[in-house]
Amino acid sequence: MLACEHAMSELQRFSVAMPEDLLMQFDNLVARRGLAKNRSEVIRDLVRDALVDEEWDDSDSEIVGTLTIVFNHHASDLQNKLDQVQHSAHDKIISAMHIHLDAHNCLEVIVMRGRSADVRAIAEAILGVKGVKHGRLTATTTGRFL
Ligand code: NI
Repeated sequence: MLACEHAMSELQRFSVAMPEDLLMQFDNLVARRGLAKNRSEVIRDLVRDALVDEEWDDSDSEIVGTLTIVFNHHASDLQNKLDQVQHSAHDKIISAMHIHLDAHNCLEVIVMRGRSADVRAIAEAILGVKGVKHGRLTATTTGRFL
């Protein structure tokens, strides 16, 4: 297993009580996550998810976010404006990937790292550029506390 064993402390056991119907739904969720996951692993995933959400809610936490956008590069001045926003945030943007989807449409994935408030503000500025057809910010973590 290629787990991050160096970061994992010893496992502690605890018991969880929950209503039977909730437990049934939980077991269905475990089953949907596949054979490699058991109840304990899914509970750990859910706890980490909650901690990452909390981290994002704290505007000063250092977080990682990826913004995916789709736009038509023919739209007047759009690429220029997107570049302008990204250049002014160069210290928070770790990487950006541009894919030409077809003759007209482009997709960009912009990976950011910084204070949660700053990353949100950059994402809002990019999503606010006229001509961006679709965009979604995915909140994740530097991983250092999980
Ligand atoms: Ni393109």
